Amino acid sequence: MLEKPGVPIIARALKHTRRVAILDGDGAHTYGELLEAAEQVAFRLLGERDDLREARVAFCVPPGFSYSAVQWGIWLAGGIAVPLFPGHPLPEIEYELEDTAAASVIAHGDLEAKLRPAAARSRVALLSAGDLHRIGLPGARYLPKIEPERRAQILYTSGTTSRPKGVVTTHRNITAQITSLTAAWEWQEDDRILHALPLHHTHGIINALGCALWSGAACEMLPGFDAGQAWERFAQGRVTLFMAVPTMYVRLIAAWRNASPEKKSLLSRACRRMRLMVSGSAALPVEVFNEWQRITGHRLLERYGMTEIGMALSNPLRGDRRPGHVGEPLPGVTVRLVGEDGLPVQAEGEPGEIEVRGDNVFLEYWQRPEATRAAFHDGWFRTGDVALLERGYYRILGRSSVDIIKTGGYKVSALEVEEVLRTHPGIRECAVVGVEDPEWGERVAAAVVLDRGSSLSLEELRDWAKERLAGYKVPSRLACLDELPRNVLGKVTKPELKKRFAGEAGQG
Ligand code: MLC
Ligand code: AMP
Repeated sequence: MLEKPGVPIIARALKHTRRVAILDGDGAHTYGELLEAAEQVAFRLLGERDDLREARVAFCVPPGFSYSAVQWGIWLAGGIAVPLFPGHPLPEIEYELEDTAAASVIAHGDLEAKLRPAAARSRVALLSAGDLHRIGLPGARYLPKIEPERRAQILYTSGTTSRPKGVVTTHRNITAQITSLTAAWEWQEDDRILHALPLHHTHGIINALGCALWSGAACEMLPGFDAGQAWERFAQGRVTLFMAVPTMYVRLIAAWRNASPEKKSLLSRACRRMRLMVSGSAALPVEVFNEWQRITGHRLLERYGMTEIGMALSNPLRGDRRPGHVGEPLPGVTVRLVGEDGLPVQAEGEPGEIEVRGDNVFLEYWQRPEATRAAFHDGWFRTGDVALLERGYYRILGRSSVDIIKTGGYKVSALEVEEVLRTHPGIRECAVVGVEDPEWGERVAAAVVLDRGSSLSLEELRDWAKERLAGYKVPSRLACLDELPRNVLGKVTKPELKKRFAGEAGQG
């Protein structure tokens, strides 16, 4: 067993080796087993080397024990972990392999076959997750010293540039993000979280998995989100915590409504035994907050965060959780609002852009010094979100860019989708906008001008786009127009397009 790993979350696991860390389709796995498996991964990744020295190691592993064993193994060996989403089409995966110049990519089970062509094209070594964490190599071999400033992880996030940027966090950043949340929400080792979030974004990686493992708690992982399955797990009565995006609460409410009266009351009672249910990654509609309270008795705790900063603002664990608001700064996080004149906003009720400072804030965009510089203002990270203070709590008003869409909690760049749509053989021009939607928050909507004689249905567009873009980036609304609305300067007027789609709600 490892002596004293330099990665804080891993070092803490030594304190509770016999406790259950992860529950997945294969059963329960203890912290001791996780440590051993992670050590084996590290030894095999290192081979004859003494330190991966921040080599990027991508991994495509579904939620479960193997995911954490690989993540921890990469960290122990001194590498940078780059989690890939198993559901992404190959072009997205190849982009991340090439952008990070990954040294190797680790795939789990069937995903090995899926990744083989991408690994070959990107000239990246493909390794099997199962082989890596198989017990067998002798323990107590040398592992490198890991300083807090070492880069630990790269997560891809869409923004106002056409291609996603890699958000680099160090071990210090990750530790700060986790300790802020574990303190604010009083994580305990007897907590058990139901984890149904994707594991290539900060919500699933840090808030749910990271906080659980930091605390010696148990993380029960589902392969993905399914409302019926989540309700069944709540009904078993062992889960104490749940975290989700608003779309998931909308679906849970719909599933509850479809249940029989007896089942409804059983499910509602089960939720009352839980200690905390959290919503984030997108605005939680007040109706959803109210309906959830009616069904379960829980006032959802809404918090606000971003890949670059982890979590920044939160309603309190104890105290007033105010619907439509995201509360106050979390421990160790400093927040200010800045007006259009670049100066901090002084008065309550005055809107400004949220700027954030603290150890929680990321180091850089991977290999994009210009973008990194532009993201900071006097040492403060500029979120691009506009908010105001109302009776001491922050309320999010919206984003400063019309080109960023949030759908089902995923951030999508309109520019990125447009760039891909423009490569469609029948599309002459296009513009992509987010259109409000009660289930998704926003939907990706595309307005296109087709070449003369071409035709395009939504289904055809989706089939074509799914091979090139992640499912959540693929437009689910389509309008074929004679021309795009433009202003006198020739720029597409996106607000006008949004209105047009909103007026046609429900028409595909
Ligand atoms: C899936 N689809 C989406 C979508 N997710 N379309 C729009 N927006 C999305 N988010 C597509 C699928 O490709 C599919 O297409 C169709 O919609 C229906 O799929 P589904 O099976 O019904 O949806 P599902 O796969 O269940 O996904 C819904 C979801 C998922 C809510 C579970 O969107 C999700 O996991 N969201 C969480 C995202 C997240 O973790 N964000 C955190 C980012 S970090 P077809 O044609 O195949 O049927 C961050 C910071 C912070 O934001 O503050 O936390
Ligand atoms: P991402 O870049 O995927 O990490 O998404 C971060 C963005 O999600 C933020 O910049 C916000 O726009 C949005 N977001 C996160 N939490 C909330 C919330 N509680 N309310 C409104 N928007 C949110």
